[in-house]
Amino acid sequence: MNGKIIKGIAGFYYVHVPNEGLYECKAKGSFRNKKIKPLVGDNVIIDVVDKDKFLGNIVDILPRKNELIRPATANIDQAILIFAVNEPAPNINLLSRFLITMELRHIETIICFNKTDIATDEEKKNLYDILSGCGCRIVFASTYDESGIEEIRAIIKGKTTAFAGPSGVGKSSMLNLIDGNHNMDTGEISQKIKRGKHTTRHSEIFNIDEDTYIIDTPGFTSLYVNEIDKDDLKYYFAEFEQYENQCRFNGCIHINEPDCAVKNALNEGRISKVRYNNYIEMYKELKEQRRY
Ligand SMILES: Nc1nc2c(ncn2[C@@H]2O[C@H](COP(=O)(O)OP(=O)(O)OP(=O)(O)O)[C@@H](O)[C@H]2O)c(=O)[nH]1
Ligand SMILES: [Mg+2]
Ligand SMILES: [Zn+2]
Repeated sequence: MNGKIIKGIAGFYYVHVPNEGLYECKAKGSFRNKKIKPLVGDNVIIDVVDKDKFLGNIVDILPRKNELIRPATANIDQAILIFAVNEPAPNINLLSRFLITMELRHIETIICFNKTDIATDEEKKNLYDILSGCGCRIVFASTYDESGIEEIRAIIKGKTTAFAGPSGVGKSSMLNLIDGNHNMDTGEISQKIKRGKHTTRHSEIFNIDEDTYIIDTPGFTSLYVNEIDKDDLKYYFAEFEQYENQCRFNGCIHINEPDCAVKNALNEGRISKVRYNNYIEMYKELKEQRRY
């Protein structure tokens, strides 16, 4: 039988089989020899072990359209990367890293800044200015006053969308608001350190309507990007693109070269300093890693 993994907990995978139901499965197929781990979103073939108790074994994983490590999911159409405008304060470095991992996989990403109810217009504008050149659509939202939610609804319609982002930004709250049938646990953020408490522990797919799915995922705090050559990193910053052929040197990496169009744009405020600094930091990281 064919089904889809909608959730995985402690070595058990919950496989939804259309017109049948939800089977609790273990991974038993030969894919395990290839060190392939089933992911939420995987389309799988199962052998039924006990039809009455809905128990089975996953014997094969069908080819994936894409796969992500953070959050651990397969076969998504797009991701909405959620950050809070405040509480917790957005980590743009983490955001930039996420955009790169998505671009590498050719997965569309929409940035959503949630909690606008506790942000000033200036804070919102500041975030918009930092990211307006990054190539992604940006949505400002609040699950409390429901601003931006219609926009999110329109974006997810007919697609499978992963809600990704750090802990405490409101991913599960967003899911609960969009679909009143589900009531995922949400958690207060720590008042002392203003960070989320990792309330959601497992990725899970929710069916919103006929062909619309949301994957709620656990928050993550770091992302290590190491799949790119350092000299190619610049191509993952959309802001640089229009200046690419205007530098004095061919193959300019926009760091120390003279007459660099990107650095000129930076100095004139046409490229965000925050994003440029993210570029420098990641470039150094990739360079360090080459040495070993
Ligand atoms: N002020 C404000 N608080 C919000 C908003 N949305 C969610 N929250 C609160 O933020 C806290 C964290 O929300 P969750 O939905 O649990 O966050 P999460 O992203 O799912 O976090 P993890 O599951 O830990 O990854 C809760 O106390 C929510 O009530 C919002 O729009 N405005
Ligand atoms: Mg959650
Ligand atoms: Zn340059």
